Amino acid sequence: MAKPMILYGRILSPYLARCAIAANAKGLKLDIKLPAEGIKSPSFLKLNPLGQIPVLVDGPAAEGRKSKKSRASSRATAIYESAVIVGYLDTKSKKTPLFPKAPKALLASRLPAAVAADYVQPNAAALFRLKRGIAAPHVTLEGSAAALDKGLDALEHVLAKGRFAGGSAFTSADCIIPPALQFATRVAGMFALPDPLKGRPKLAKYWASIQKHKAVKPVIDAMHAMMDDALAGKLPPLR
Ligand SMILES: N[C@@H](CCC(=O)N[C@@H](CS)C(=O)NCC(=O)O)C(=O)O
Repeated sequence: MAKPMILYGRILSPYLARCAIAANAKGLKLDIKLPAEGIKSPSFLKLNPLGQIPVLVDGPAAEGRKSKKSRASSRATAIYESAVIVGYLDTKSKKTPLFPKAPKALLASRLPAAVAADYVQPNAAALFRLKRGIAAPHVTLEGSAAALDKGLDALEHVLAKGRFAGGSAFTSADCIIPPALQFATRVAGMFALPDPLKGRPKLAKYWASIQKHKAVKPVIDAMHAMMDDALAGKLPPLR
């Protein structure tokens, strides 16, 4: 049996969570773990020169020392950048195509995903870092909360009315948006901000349903648990 692909990182990373949801939807097994020597180690920088998670390794393990023979037979592919990883995972099995072929269906999926990735996730993550006392100096509660609100308004506007973010089929948008909503709903509670779902009926309906989806639920549940650990000071910093 083929060895599972390795996904370096941890589930609290919304970028990694997207890839984990995509793998679940595609019926692919992943071994999710942090690199033994850290994300800034020379061996990890060979996989991703940016020193960031997630990194997907498909093929023989590409980290650590190897014999000459195993080096010669090594055909591991290392991929970084979550959007690229999701695209790669989509090619690995025929189950649940993540990118619709028809132009309008593709647009209906890609636009809400882009809005969540660029306007919801970063602002929710900034607020989470603020709560943990590790935010960049320029981050303020007022500024990030207002930007998050704007992002959520835009997401409510572009979200399809169907069961999934882009309409009637599960797509890559349903890998990207749920981790962003996990962050958005949790940080609202942390700072007693208005409920992100209130007054946003499409978003409220979508979130209620997507977090129960079998590809999404285990990832969101694991994110909640790791977020609780982080808030309790039990999560070691990413290094
Ligand atoms: N554009 C990247 C972003 C990845 C990213 O920002 N990862 C964070 C964890 S959530 C990270 O590795 N941070 C550590 C660092 O930058 O040193 C992607 O989509 O994969």
